[in-house]
Amino acid sequence: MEITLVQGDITEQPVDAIVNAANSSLMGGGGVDGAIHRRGGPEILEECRKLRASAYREGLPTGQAVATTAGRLAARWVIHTVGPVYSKSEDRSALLASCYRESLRVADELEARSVAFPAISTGVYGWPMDDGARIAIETVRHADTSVEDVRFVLFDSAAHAVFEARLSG
Ligand code: AR6
Repeated sequence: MEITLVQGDITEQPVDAIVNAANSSLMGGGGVDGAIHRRGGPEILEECRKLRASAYREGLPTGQAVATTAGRLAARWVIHTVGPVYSKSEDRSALLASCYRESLRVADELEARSVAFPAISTGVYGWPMDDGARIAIETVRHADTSVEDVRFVLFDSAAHAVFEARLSG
């Protein structure tokens, strides 16, 4: 597997699957989630509503992942995952690692070969970027998957630099 870093907007990535840093409602939000629904169009939300009416009546649990169409995006699928909210008093890193692992598992089910990830939980959910990058890279490196191309898409140069240091370290 090749791991690459890209600075930019994840919605513009020409990959098989884009991972969304969603929340358990699957009904959209800000950050990556807002950008994906805005650029991908209403088809994504429509599929999310169907998931909420069937397999995920209680919402998508933290650490799990589920796929929908990518609507008007260049990708074929969006894989929605729910990162943990950062906590100083409780170690939730296993849940964050699970987001990456489960997203790759869903990608394998779809036979996706290229996947773009955002830095899950490092925005609204408050996870420190350096630790988020460590967990992301370690988990993807050790994952048992047929995905060949994993891209971490970082929004700004600071996040990109943090991931670069972790990837080469
Ligand atoms: N492309 C790539 N990275 C982005 C983009 C983008 N278009 N937009 C933001 N980032 P966040 P979370 C970066 O807040 O912390 C939503 O409301 C951002 O700088 O999107 O997992 C959901 O509905 C940060 O480094 O996700 C949930 O309620 C990283 O992506 C909640 O936010 C993740 O930031 C999830 O919070």
